[in-house]
Amino acid sequence: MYAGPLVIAALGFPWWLRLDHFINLLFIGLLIRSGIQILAAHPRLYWNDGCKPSSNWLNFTRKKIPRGGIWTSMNEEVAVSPLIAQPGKDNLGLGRHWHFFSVAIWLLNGIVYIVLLFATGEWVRLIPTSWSIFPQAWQTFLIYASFHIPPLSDFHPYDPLQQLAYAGVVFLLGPFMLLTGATMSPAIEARFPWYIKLFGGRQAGRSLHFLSLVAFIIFIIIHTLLVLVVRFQNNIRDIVLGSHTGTSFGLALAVAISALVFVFAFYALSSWYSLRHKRQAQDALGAVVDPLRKLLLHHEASKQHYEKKDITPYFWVNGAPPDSEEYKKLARKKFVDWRLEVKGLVISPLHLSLADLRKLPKQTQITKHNCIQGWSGVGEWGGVPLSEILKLCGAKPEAGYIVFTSYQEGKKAYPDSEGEARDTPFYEIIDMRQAYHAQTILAYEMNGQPLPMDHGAPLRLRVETVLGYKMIKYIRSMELVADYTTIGKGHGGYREDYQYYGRGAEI
Ligand SMILES: Nc1nc2c(c(=O)[nH]1)N[C@H]1C(S)=C(S)[C@@H](COP(=O)(O)O)O[C@H]1N2
Ligand SMILES: [Mo]
Repeated sequence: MYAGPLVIAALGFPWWLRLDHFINLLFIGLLIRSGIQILAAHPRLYWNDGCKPSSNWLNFTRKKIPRGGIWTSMNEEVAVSPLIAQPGKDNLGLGRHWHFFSVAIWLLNGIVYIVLLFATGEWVRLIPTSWSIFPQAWQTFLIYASFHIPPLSDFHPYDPLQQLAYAGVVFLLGPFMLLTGATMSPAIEARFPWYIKLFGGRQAGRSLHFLSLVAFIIFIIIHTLLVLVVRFQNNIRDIVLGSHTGTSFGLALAVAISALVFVFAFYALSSWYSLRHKRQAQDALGAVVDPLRKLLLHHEASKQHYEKKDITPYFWVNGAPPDSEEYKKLARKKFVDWRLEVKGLVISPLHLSLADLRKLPKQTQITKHNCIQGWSGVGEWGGVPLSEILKLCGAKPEAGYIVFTSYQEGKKAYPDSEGEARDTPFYEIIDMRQAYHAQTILAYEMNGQPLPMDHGAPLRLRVETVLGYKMIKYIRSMELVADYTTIGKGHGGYREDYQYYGRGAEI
């Protein structure tokens, strides 16, 4: 079916298209702002999944990694002004909530747009129907490049370059943004390791996601400039009122300015509210994001089998070893006096030594670790499947979750913590479904050696479908419980309670 310029012009800009455009504008802004917040949590980009700091291709931080002592990935985080980040300062947890909330609405808006585009025939002015558009677009480019404006007859309603740019953004760049975003979900990486290979690895996916952001920003700048410069009076009437004939420029301008004021007020107020009422923001945004995460990702189990050659020699540390005399004493004696306490809703409570654990069936696995801050690394982990421990202690039917508690004080997990968060022991909770995953293990070895102190000696958890913060180090005890909402601040772990991280950690 061929629709000539006249037919296309007759389509006008229906109300749904204009509304969709506005919603898109609001949410792209939120995505960019929250994306900057997330990037600042590990302001380096790599093409390799080993993430050795010196191998980054782009680095936004001037912080120098000190020699000696430990430098954790939390020390890397950079605070960003609320003027450009959502919500601003160093709020990775809330930035992620805003990002995932926004992507859900943005995607929904995009789907509505595409469906209506095809249902109404509007697609014909976006999707080229002839190859001649390429040479035409080149001609248009030459006109703009010489600081001239193409003749009115070139616009139906877009000029060829404009049409190609819009089609490219809608049908290529937008989807590419979603696809590269998905490369960073640990659950997707764990269940479909081939998927990240398509993009050259997780860090390549992350870098491409960033480069797409740059492309988006360049598009937005040029797009806005041209709207302002090339027949602004017509454009603003088309954008706001749907037609540049028989409509009022003054009205269009007033509505456009009000809409922009609304957008900026929304960014300012929502950031202010999020910084002021962090818990409420976490809960409200989580109420949208959580059910989606659960529906899409929670039932996936890890199928990772990397090879020895994939093991990355560099492995970032997050969370420093405990400070207490109790822990230091255990460490001095190579943890012979250490016991894993298994308690709660179990048939037989247990106290297991490292020697006891080593006698149980051993499993080794080479997997990719993904930290919420952004880095990754591949390691070989050896230990006992958690299911073996559960077999030994026997889980009562009411048991729904396992609370793992660490020897480590909060201040060692979260250097910027304040008040009670400094002294509270680090803890994290998983549910029974994750506990029984084939690759969920309690690891006492890393890369064939006893677990090094920085990485959690004597015992740490590995749940391979989630972000690193769930994989608690320096384990003291595990307790089976019916519900976790009465534990700590009730959000399922130390980082959820005090850093407002999301539940579940599959994205
Ligand atoms: N006890 C304890 N466990 C912890 C942490 C911590 O600070 N304390 N940090 C978590 C986070 S955020 C990550 S990314 C991983 C880091 O593991 P690694 O230090 O072995 O690389 O440990 C997790 N387990
Ligand atoms: Mo992490």
